Amino acid sequence: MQELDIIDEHEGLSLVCEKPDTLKDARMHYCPGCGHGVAHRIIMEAVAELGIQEKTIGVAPVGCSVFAYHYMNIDMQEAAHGRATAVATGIKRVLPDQYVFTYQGDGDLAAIGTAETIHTVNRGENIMIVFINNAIYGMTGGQMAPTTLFGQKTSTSPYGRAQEFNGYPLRITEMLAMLPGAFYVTRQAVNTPGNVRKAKKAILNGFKYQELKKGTSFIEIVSNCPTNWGLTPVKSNEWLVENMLPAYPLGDIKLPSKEDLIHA
Ligand SMILES: Cc1ncc(C[n+]2csc(CCOP(=O)(O)OP(=O)(O)O)c2C)c(N)n1
Repeated sequence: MQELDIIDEHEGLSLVCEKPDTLKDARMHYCPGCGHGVAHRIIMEAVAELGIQEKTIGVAPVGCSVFAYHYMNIDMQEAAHGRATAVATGIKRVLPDQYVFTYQGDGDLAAIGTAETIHTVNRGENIMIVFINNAIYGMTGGQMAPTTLFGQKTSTSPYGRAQEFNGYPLRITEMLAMLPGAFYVTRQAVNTPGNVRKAKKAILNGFKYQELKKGTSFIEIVSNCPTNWGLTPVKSNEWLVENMLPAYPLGDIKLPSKEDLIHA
């Protein structure tokens, strides 16, 4: 009998990147090209690298990332729309040695949960808030968000957002940086490999700063929504660079000083 000649497609290849245990095997429901999956991944890579899987509690929002708990292999709690930072406050106060973070879209954090967000940061709660800004309400059909840009067409601003009707795009991250309870505030993006790396570094810092117990870490991640922007994934990343980044420039907005980084 002749032996079957099996071709090993992996022969000669070495593993350079693998899925961390902190991400479940579940298949994500996100649209092709959506930034949520990348953002989930870097948060979970950070948890794996810091070795804090058993000590991390995430709070999921309402919006496209409502099922974040299906993907993140850590303890998680779902919060009612906009209430993630209030829920995280309760968790952190009861379990101060756990690493606690929220994961929220712009509709959730900067519209429905504005009050909770501002007061959580103003109290200097010792948590990390990850804010995914895709300038639209993704899950519900592309309605205008507070972060929608001037001229941007959405299902509730079909002629484009206009200042006289809709006010200004809300730069809530800059606003929150003014509050004394804000310890670390930064704006990142996940549109290129370099930016993904920088965003992950910010997440790593946001987790580590919780050990200092000195205030809130707030990390905005400028992201895309190819489906509701009506663009292909590639075009959506181009649109993000041309339109989102001028309105929401990347970089650190509030950094801890050298003294701030000393344990109390
Ligand atoms: C109190 C309340 N108001 C409105 C809704 C409907 N709703 C569910 S998701 C959503 C938009 C979420 O958008 P965003 O936070 O930007 O997240 P994305 O889906 O873009 O990731 C809205 C308005 C709701 N579930 N509860």
